[in-house]
Amino acid sequence: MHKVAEIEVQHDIIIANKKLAKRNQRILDKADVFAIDVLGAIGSGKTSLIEVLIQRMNHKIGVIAGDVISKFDAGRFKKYNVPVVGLNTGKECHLDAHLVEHALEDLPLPAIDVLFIENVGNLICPVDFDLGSHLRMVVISVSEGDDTVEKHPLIFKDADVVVINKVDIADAVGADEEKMEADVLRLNPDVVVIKSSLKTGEGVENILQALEEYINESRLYIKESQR
Ligand SMILES: Nc1nc2c(ncn2[C@@H]2O[C@H](COP(=O)(O)OP(=O)(O)OP(=O)(O)O)[C@@H](O)[C@H]2O)c(=O)[nH]1
Ligand SMILES: [Mg+2]
Repeated sequence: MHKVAEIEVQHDIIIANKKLAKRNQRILDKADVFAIDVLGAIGSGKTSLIEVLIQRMNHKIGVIAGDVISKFDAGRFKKYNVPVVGLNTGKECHLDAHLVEHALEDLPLPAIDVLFIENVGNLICPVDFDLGSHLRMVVISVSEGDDTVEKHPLIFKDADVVVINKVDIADAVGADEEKMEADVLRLNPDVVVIKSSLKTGEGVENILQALEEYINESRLYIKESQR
């Protein structure tokens, strides 16, 4: 009996979150901001990738940085003189739409084209919590082991872009990045998978290209729906 009650509460939270996520997306669409939820394993390179994209993308960037207790990542982004809001989730292992709604209030949305939302690093909790973003990019790295995808299938089923990072150290850690790519595509044949190294720059052009395609598609879609 106790168990059933717990499941219902969790279900209600997810439904309430979905409503707030839709509201966030309406706010973002109105301000013409394309939001990218960056999820992935702890230490896989989420912040490093966003740092590279801030420098390489030809857009006005903003960042929401989710951390459990610190503002480390927010501090890293501030160096690039972009609008940043740091969110602490406390004991929670994921961001939710309500937290993001508050962060949106603190951001100068008219001055932002692309908003990166770095979620808390892990492959499990963030899966059910839409934030209102337009794209989900999952970053994993070879150092988590090449069975990571098989062990955590859900996050890959819902992803639009998957980055398999740190291929520069694949041999050193005995990981087969081709297997990781095949595992992702088996779970989600439509996803764009890119193998990268932020140390050597491998794959960065492909990530930029994939994101630009999504941004352009989204702009066309919004224009059509506003006609
Ligand atoms: N060898 C190698 N190291 C990398 C690469 N990308 C990132 N790193 C290193 O990996 C470590 C973690 O990178 P972060 O960007 O902080 O990872 P994160 O996913 O943001 O970490 P959390 O926010 O703590 O979950 C840092 O020491 C980076 O320099 C890569 O492609 N190759
Ligand atoms: Mg980080």
